[in-house]
Amino acid sequence: MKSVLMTGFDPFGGETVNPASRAVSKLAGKVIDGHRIITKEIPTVFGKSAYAVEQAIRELNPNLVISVGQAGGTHAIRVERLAVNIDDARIPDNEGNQPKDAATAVDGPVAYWSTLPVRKIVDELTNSRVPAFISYTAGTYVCNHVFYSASHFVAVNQLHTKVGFIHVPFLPEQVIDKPPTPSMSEEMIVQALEIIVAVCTG
Ligand code: PCA
Repeated sequence: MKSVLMTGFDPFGGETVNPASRAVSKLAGKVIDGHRIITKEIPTVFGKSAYAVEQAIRELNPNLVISVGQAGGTHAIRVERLAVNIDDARIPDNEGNQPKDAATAVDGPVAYWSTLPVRKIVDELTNSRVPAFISYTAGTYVCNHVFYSASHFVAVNQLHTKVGFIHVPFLPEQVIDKPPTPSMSEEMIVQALEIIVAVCTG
């Protein structure tokens, strides 16, 4: 059966939840357009996170890899279009690593495009009344690191797997002490992820 690997990060930066892993876990085992969704929580740690995704790609040989991360402060689903070859951390990761000015892959190209249909995804989310936009930077922290590493792994191994990255807002429970930070309900984030899989597999 065709499959979609969906990953979500564990909580980081002092938060007790991560909306990404919370929403991703709700999709475990679902079948959309003949594709089974296989979910995996990955650590917010440079190196280990990328390794976990690469291992999962090796094991599952999925048709699609969609990694999901929290982008605190954003008001909408951010469909990332570009992964860049840089690790430059503003805060330490969950194991205290804080790379600065480092290449994600020393032998890799400057950047990779998402191989998901990003415009179609945003159009479909907008039609479904889910706030969404195309983003041209996934930052330079662990999310971009995973997006770039998975793209590089697929390129180097000449796989047909499509790779993309989605950033999601805080959950309402995370912004109670952070006015006026925007948030999005878990239900809407889950709905958005289902729409994204349907657009990519349909
Ligand atoms: N967001 C971080 C890393 C983990 C996550 O969920 C980021 O945007 O890099």
